[in-house]
Amino acid sequence: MNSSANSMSLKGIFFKFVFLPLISYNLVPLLICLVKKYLFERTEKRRAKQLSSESPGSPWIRLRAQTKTRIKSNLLDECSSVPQLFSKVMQKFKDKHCFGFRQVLHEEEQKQSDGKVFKKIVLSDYQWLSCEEINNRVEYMSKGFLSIGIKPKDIVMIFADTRLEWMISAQSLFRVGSTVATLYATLGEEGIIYGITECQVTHLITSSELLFKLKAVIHKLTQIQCIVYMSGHNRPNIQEIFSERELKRITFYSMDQIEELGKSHKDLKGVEATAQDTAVIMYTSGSTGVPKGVMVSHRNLLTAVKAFYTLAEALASDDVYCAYLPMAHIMEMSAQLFFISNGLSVGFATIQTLTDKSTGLKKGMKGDLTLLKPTIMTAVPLILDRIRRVIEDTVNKNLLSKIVFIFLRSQKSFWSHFDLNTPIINIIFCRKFKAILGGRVKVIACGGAPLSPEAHQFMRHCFDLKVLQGYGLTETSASATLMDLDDSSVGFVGQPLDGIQIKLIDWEEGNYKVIDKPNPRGEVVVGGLNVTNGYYQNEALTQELYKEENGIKWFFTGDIGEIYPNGSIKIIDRKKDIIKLSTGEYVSLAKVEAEIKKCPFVDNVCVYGNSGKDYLIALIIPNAKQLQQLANKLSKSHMSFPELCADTHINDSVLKSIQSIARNSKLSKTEIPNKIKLCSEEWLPDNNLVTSALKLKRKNIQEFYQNDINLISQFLITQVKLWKYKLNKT
Ligand SMILES: *[C@@H]1O[C@H](CO)[C@@H](O)[C@H](O)[C@H]1NC(C)=O
Ligand SMILES: *[C@@H]1O[C@H](CO)[C@@H](O)[C@H](O)[C@H]1NC(C)=O
Ligand SMILES: CC(=O)N[C@H]1CO[C@H](CO)[C@@H](O)[C@@H]1O
Repeated sequence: MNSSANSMSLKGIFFKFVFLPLISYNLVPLLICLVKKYLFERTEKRRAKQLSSESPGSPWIRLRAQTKTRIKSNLLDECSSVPQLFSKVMQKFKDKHCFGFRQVLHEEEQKQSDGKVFKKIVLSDYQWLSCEEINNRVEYMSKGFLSIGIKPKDIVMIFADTRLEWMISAQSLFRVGSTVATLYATLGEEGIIYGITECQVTHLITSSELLFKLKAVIHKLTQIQCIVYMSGHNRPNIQEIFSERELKRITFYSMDQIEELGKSHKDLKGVEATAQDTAVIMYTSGSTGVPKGVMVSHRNLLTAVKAFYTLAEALASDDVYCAYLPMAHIMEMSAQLFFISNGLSVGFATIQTLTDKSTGLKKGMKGDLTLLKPTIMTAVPLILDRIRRVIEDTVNKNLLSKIVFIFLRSQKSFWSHFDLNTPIINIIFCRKFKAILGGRVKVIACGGAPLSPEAHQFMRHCFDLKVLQGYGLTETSASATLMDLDDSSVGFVGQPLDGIQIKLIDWEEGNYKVIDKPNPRGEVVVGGLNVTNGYYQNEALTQELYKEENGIKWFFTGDIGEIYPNGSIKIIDRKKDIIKLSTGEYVSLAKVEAEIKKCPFVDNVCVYGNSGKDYLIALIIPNAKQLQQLANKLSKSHMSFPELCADTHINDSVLKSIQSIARNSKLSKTEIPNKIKLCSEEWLPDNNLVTSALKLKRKNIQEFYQNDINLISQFLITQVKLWKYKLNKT
């Protein structure tokens, strides 16, 4: 009795001193907003429309014209090739800071307590090169390349991480008139051999760090005659790395040597490329089998650059862009070109040194973002997810900070729902987080994979910035859709960009149709001049995925989309991730995985099933921290990570947790995995279990765990047999 009275009065206190003031504090502006919304914005903004409203499968195009921008560049319209654009930009912005980079001053190896050796580096502050300086370097480099035998139309491979020299090499090669082929620096050996051999590359440009990776495969790359390396902190000792035979066969140059050569061959000149010429052969990371080389023409690349104009509204002339994603990705390459062609500065960074807490930096060193203070960034969902997890872990450590965090975030969320800014909360709440990204970031453009709505809102609320999701593939020269700056939705990828047409087509197997209600659904097909010319030396696949209709090129993406009446597109599925179980039901593995990932025990998951079975098996990479906590609870804290993964109690608890989360989601009964296997191996591009873009390689993962899968299936079969046997007996 007594205690209930007590709690009543507690409730009363809460009501009087917390709830009421809060409501009244929020109520007045809320009313104003509602009135405003009701009076002025009764009709929802439409952002795209169908070419023909009668036919449900008709293509969608962007509705709103480009808005006014503070920055303006007509250069793009005047140019028909990338080198032409680059030269004009360099002349126009002469003295402006063009590219910035940090020099490696010192490298040291640190031994962790578990015996692993980490490389820690000491970096200089940002050093900037003006457009004129860059232009001179590109000019000399291009002549240097000509002098070592690179000819116009030759295919030259760049295999390196994102850095200034990558851009300079590419621009120099464009100036020669050559085609640049790109490989992800994280690609496995097989992929490297495949790409270099397919393009018959004789000249390869790489970095001194990657020479060691090349060493392992060089004997299979017999057509290579010349390797140019970007030097790192220490000049690599070529004689020590490569064998006598390779040294005889291949000529090695450092980039500085090439530049010097260019200075003494001033009369050499390249050939200007045309708009249709292939500028880049971009090797995709290859989620199924070998990487595919997408042929991107100069026009395609310029189109991709143009697509970024949706962002232009938010830019000012002192903006700084942080470049750290792989340049072998078309999004990063076109983003850099976009920013420099508007006279903005681009600073290079790396994932290992991004923030003050980055593991690649020596303790006490400032991270790239802190020094660069970028205003605009690109990101892939994985990185935003990681930022979110780190912040949540830190906040959850202590109850008070957790409460304050939840309260302030809900306030921010409340106000942003009505498109209102919150100056006070920005100062006391967001500023701290913003400092992680350097303090000035206004816009993050995110692409490459679907961004979860939770991570999307989290970034918006905590960092007080705009996160714009986009959708595009290398095959469509990156650009297909992007959210507008004033679009505050989540889960959508925006609407078609200027000049792009998007239509849906039925996909019977997955039961998606354009006549679906309430919104049309189907495979996303992207059309426009912007679509690339197909795959290098793969006519069959090109024929399969590219089609020309009424003079428009279309690319069949294999992604399943849903288009809302206002033109916003949601990517809801992926064609090849759908499997049919023995019960005849279709299951979308990606959908199941997305739900399972919500479980805190799960860092990564690959769901397996096939038409011979009526259940799913989830292969799970457990979160080490959570697993340890669970182990402590089950008093198994003495066990190692692999032991924990193999432990029956542990996998039972994890399975239960996953199943309860799955049951609370929209998954149907067959979609909930019956069995799990906790995997203690890492899934890396190097062991070929994920792509360079970290997408699952289902087939490889399945083969890798085939034994476990068989064991688990066997176990189930015996159980069912036993059960039937018992039934028969009774
Ligand atoms: C489009 O409509 C959907 C559904 O009504 C909504 O959730 C979304 O926010 C809208 N998008 C834009 C950009 O207004
Ligand atoms: C847990 O692992 C053990 C041994 O690896 C296996 O026999 C058992 O079936 C697993 N349990 C579940 C619920 O998957
Ligand atoms: C930005 C750009 O050049 N977009 C082009 C994409 O393709 C369509 C038609 O195929 C053109 O009209 C656009 O100009």
